[in-house]
Amino acid sequence: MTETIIVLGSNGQIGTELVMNLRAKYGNNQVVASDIRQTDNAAIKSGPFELVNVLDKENLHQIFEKYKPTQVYLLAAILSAVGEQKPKLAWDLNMNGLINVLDLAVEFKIAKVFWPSSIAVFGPHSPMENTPQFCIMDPNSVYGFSKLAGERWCEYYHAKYGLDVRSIRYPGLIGWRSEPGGGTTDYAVNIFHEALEHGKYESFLSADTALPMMYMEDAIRATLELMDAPADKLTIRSSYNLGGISFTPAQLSAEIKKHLPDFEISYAAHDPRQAIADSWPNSIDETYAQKDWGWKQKFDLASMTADMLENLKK
Ligand code: AKB
Repeated sequence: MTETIIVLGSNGQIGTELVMNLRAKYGNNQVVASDIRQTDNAAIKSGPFELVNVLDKENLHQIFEKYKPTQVYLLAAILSAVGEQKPKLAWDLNMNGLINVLDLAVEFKIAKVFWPSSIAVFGPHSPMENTPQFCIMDPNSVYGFSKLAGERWCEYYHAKYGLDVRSIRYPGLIGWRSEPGGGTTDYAVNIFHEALEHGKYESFLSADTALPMMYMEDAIRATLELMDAPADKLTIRSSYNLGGISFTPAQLSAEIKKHLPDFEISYAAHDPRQAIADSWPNSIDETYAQKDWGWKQKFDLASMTADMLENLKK
């Protein structure tokens, strides 16, 4: 079957890389990139592009009607740090954008939908170490509880309408092709750029704040593998935990120093993102992803750091 894929929110950190990979797999013309803004990014411009606002259901309807997609990836979202500055907007976009897409996916009988969740669904009462798939979840950021509510909607649409919607709880994502925007884990990308440009970095998270992170190459591969998995193997229809690599700013800095011995890290006295990070897990259990669709991560802290520095230098 020929796939036609729409990526909503293609200009962001995940979208840029996902569109590239999907086009390599399915062909440039089969993957429609779309976002609320135009972009100069060559990868996005290598195939069809549409201006789309996921909050405008009429607009979305026209695009679905025009392309009759077989798969839809909804990536448009406001992340954790910006979500605290614009809580109502974050709720509106993260929630109503999702519900619009789920409704249209049912109406247009779309074969598969992908929607990203996050480690932000966990909260201060969730177990901090090796956080399991199922446990107490009391997220206290707007982003976190919009993702948790979104997971419930995904599971509901699957149970009630048979919609094949699949999801991953991404850890913080680190890549060299695209930059994050507005998250709590952004330090782990910024640090590489600053290390190479200025030889120093002031971290907005404290030295010992451990968070789960994942190299973008692994994250994209996980997404494509989950989307290719047989539907009857998937036992999780909310969102799959992925473990990633757990490290602190101090550990990341020590790893960077192995390549750039003069690199210096300092720590900001106070930043509102610290409270968000403190409410998230230190590490995550990914047993269900391994068992259900054979997930196996490739990059660890050392190989990710080496690859990031090598590519950014180029
Ligand atoms: C954020 O920091 O908000 C995101 C996330 C972990 O979902 N990167």
